[in-house]
Amino acid sequence: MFERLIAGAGGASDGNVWMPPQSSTAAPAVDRLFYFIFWISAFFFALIVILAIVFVIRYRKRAGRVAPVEVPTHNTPLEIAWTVIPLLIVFVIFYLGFKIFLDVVTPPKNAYEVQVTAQRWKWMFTYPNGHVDENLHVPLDTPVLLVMTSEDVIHSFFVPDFRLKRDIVPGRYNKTWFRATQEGAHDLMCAEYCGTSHSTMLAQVVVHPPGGFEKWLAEASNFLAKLPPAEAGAQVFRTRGCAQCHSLDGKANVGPTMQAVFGSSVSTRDGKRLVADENYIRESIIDPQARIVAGFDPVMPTYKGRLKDEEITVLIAYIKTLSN
Ligand code: HEC
Ligand SMILES: [Cu+2]
Repeated sequence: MFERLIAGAGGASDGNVWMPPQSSTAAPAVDRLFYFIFWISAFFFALIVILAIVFVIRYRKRAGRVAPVEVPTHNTPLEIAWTVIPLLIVFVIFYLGFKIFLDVVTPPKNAYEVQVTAQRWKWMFTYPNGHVDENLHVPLDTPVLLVMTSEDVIHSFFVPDFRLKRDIVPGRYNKTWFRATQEGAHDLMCAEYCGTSHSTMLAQVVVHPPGGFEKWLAEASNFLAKLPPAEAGAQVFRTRGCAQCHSLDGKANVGPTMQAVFGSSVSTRDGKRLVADENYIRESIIDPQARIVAGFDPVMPTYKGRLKDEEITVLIAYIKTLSN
């Protein structure tokens, strides 16, 4: 227990009270810098608090004691020392931090590229073959380049085990990269408050052993062919973030519930009524702003160009099953 409390003590790579396990090539350098700053802060905290206590006791007001006369003078060597020593310390911190920063923002040339889309309140990862997943799957010990953008507000991609955090801004692409050194699942979260369900904007980075990643990707990409339409539709509904805004239990969320929506009579904001058929569902997905459901805000992002026709078809098949 005690060694887990001591910052930087042996075994830091398994994680301790301060830091989760080191699971990427960048993590050891980040931790070294963290502990360096941590121990400097701890040293000066102790020095200042101890001196303050000693002086308070030693120079407290006592009967018969005469206050010393103030002498306006100064001590040149002392003033140089307390200027130059902190200056050197901050130079070292800057040097170490800048070196790590350059490393973290400069991806190697041969990196495997994955597109990241952040959207309230879901992560979507697009692989080179076009497959989209709700978790980030990567091969072990391989540089992975993330090209990240947001559909709505600012989010932040944060994987504590990798010591990796980078903002994701709508309308531009931010890049980061990592090389995972530990197999298994690592938590991924949004580190920029992005609205109501920000705290549920979670996913995992799944690091596969050699060969396992290719197998996973081939298998996962095949879901449209493998699953019955309604089940494939349920998967698209979950992985593309529809479930973040649409409930299945009849309760309105950010958007209307999907329970029994198919075939129902929908009132739009401009006072019209229509029956929710296949064409209406399709239009709602591709052009959500075309007709706004009464009582809701026009906040649904368009999925035009983001969903294949087959995916929209299975989504409709799935939404139909919710009316049975
Ligand atoms: C950010 C929240 C959000 C996300 C994500 C989202 N929607 Fe919506 N959706 C809404 C809102 C709000 C409305 C109602 C306003 C409107 O019509 O645009 C709506 C309306 C709809 C409607 C019409 C419902 C009705 O009662 O007439 C359908 C169908 C629909 N969405 C399907 C989907 C599907 C399928 C997805 C995923 C591919 C999705 N939505 C993703 C917020 C969202
Ligand atoms: Cu977010």
